[in-house]
Amino acid sequence: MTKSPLTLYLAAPRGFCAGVDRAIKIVEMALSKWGAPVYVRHEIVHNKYVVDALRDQGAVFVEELDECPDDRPVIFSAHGVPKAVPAAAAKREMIYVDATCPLVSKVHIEAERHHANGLQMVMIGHAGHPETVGTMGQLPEGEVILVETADDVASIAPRDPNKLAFITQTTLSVDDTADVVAALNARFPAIIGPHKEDICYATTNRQEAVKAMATKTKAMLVIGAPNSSNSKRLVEVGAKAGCSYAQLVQRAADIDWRALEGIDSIGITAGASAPEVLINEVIDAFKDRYDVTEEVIETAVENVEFKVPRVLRTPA
Ligand code: 0CH
Ligand code: SF4
Repeated sequence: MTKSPLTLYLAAPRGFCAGVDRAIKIVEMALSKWGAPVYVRHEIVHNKYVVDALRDQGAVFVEELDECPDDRPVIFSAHGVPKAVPAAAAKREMIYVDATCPLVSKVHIEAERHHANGLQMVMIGHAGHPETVGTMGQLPEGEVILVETADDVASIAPRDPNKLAFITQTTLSVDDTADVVAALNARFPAIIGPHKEDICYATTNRQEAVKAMATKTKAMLVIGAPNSSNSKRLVEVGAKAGCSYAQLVQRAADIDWRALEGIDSIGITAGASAPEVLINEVIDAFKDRYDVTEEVIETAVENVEFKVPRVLRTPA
């Protein structure tokens, strides 16, 4: 049977960012330095394939520090942790390595700086997401007010509307966040904030590439996990930019081929926590079924790299 022709647009950049790369390296290097088991508090990054592969090498994933023994190293995930977590680990004299992305840590520092200057914080983020929990947990209870949408801005009651600053989660939708920031500026003209928001380079670049891809095709697959904020935002951005079919898939087995019947092009991208091996698996699945022509849609070139913590750069 002859295969139908299909243009496969590949977003660039897509997949792993520097923070994810560093976080995974931290677990691998901790395993080689201290041997198994090494505990990891929360999924190191939100990807089952990555987590399963590290588990196979001896990592033990837990949700809370209480689940770790005192005498084994523990790693904190890329999303960041409330201040109370390293404090508890230090009190128990545990070895801990913080795999929080430096760009998340930067937001933590921003929050502390504003707090030291007597400002109450507004955080734009998703309730319950580990990054939001971690960032809010840098300051005492009540010092960070969470808003998720522009509508939320109307109902918050800060201590002093003239003494406010805002911070954001790093993996939000750039466009939706701009609306929330506009609502904050309108209601609190004195609010202090970053130049735009705290969304990181990787989130921004992946969303830009999706928008460019949406001008070429109406169908899009985002490789990523259902609990991955940045991956879910890529699906929303694709849909908003005009893709009538935009779906999140964890891997090739999740592709709904029936829904794709009759298409002659599709865009592929991947969240910052989705490994290249799963991207290739999806591309290969298309090649099995279609006569594929690949076209890369490149909107940015990334060359960011983060060093692993010093403790892992020295022998045991
Ligand atoms: O996008 P989220 O924050 O859910 O996390 P992820 O999918 O593990 O991607 C890495 C980002 C980690 C923190 O910015
Ligand atoms: Fe860091 Fe951005 Fe990657 Fe999050 S998505 S780990 S903030 S580079």
